[in-house]
Amino acid sequence: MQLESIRSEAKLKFSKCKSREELEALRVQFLGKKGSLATMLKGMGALEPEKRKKLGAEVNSAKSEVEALIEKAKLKLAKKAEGKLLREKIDITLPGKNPAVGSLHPITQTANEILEILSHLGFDPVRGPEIEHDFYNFEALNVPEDHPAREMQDTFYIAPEVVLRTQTSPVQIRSMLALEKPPMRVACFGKVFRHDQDATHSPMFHQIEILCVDKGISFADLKGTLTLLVQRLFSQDSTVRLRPSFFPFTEPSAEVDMSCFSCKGKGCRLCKDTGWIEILGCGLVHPSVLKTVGVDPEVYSGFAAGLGIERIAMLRYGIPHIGLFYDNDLRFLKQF
Ligand code: 2NM
Repeated sequence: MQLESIRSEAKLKFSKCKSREELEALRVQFLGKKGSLATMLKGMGALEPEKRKKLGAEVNSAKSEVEALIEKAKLKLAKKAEGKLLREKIDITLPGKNPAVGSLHPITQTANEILEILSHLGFDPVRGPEIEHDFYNFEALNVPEDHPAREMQDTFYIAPEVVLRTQTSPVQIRSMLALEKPPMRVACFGKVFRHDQDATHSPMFHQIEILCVDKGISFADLKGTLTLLVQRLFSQDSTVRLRPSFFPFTEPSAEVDMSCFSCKGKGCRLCKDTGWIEILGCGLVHPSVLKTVGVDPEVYSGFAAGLGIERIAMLRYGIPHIGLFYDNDLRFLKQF
């Protein structure tokens, strides 16, 4: 019988129903105005009263059955949706994923600190090329033709008159050449290159050189500047000691020691029982250097100083070997 096949078709289709949309389409197919059950009732008027009654009752019971199937399918879809929600639930109380953030290299940190201290004394940071012409690296700095620093064994040559700069002084030369007239105060940080390698020397290392040019600049200005720098960098009660020395680009020249921050001058391993630690070189800019860059040494004078950043960082942090700065071992770098 036709009604029977409608019922079994309904059972099958509702049991396979997968979505709300499909469910609505099935409802219309079976219970809609033009649906299969409604169509069954169409020809009913022509039937005898007895048969009409029987068919009416059967169609009604089929209708109830389909309605029950719809409810069942709805429940099943709702349960499925709930399961999906539960499975996709996000626990907002879980900690977030930490992005891996790096930090500045200890050399960069140390240089930044020194430049910061110097900035309060009016020194502007300047930069310059790492590959230099002989003129800026040697000649303008009063380094004679036969000076050992100019030998192939000590300096990395790119071409006969082109070198990897051996200090940052060529940047000071460039700064003075670019200047209309003093006063000027600059601090240059950067890489320098020398043919040298052991526990405390590397063929590439970092320097900061400072230069101050004005009328009436004296050794007192130099010593005051260095004292303040060392006190900010190491200890408020640090002092400096200047020992006569020689550089071709300064006259007079001096090596600078600071009082040992570890033993406070009593003598220890760090200062080799002297109470003093050598940290930089300095001097008053040589008159012929000033002349070369167009500054009149009869009117102006200047002081300059150069310090190695690796050395300062090794002293401050107690680092035993310079190579640790360049290995890029995170176990080392993460300590800063
Ligand atoms: C040092 C020591 C002494 C220095 C000199 C100059 C310049 F360009 F003005 F002549 N710049 N830096 C200087 C002087 C550097 O390093 C140990």
